[in-house]
Amino acid sequence: MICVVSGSQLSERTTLKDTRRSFIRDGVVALDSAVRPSELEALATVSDRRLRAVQRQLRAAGEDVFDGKRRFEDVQTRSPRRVDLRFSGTAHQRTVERFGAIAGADDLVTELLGDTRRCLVTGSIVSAPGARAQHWHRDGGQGLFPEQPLPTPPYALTVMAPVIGFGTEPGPPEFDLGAWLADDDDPSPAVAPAEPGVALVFDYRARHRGGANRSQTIRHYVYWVWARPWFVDHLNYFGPPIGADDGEKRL
Ligand SMILES: O=C(O)CCC(=O)C(=O)O
Repeated sequence: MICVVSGSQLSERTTLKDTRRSFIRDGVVALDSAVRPSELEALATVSDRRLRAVQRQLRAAGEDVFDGKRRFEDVQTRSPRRVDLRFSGTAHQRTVERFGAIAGADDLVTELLGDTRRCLVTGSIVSAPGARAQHWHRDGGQGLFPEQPLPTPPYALTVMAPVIGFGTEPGPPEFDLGAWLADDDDPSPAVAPAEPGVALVFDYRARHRGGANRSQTIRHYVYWVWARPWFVDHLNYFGPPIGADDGEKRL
């Protein structure tokens, strides 16, 4: 089972240390009662606006964001009918600011990545009705420094909050709680909690997959990628932004 901790308890030193241990062991922990309803609403609005803006631009070109394969810096297809919408400009800044309101999240991220941690990316993973369960994958590949004995400390992680479309119909993600850092082909899957208010914190090397969306709802999970200051993600985001005509223009 995925370790679930109450976000508000993470300000206590012992709980923080125990949670760090669980994170290193499993590659994932869930913070419970961490995102207040007013915050969920604000984050949902940002994500929904972003989706609509992208849809408007693609529809003008006769396309739908959930069909085909998008390879823009700010709109990437992650699997059929599931896209990653990267926030930029004010939406990004406000989303970074909102991170401070997630109970326990900054305490845990700082404990795992140190005081010099920085937020690399904010965005939203949006899955449409009909999205199938994803392939097992690691967002950051197998990891850096392969010659070092495992477990090597985390260098980047994602905090992800379900903000629209909770429950089991739009299926929650699953994590491999087995030898998650090792190169074995046999995952030991555990379903993540995805109720309103939960924030999932997972290592960039954690093996996981998004669930199928069997509901009639478009499901939005807002996320923040935090990393040590020297880390550059060269795997996940490609340019240019959608709609760019001069390499500068963004939605
Ligand atoms: O949609 C989800 O639940 C998770 C998606 C994901 O893991 C990914 O696209 O990397």
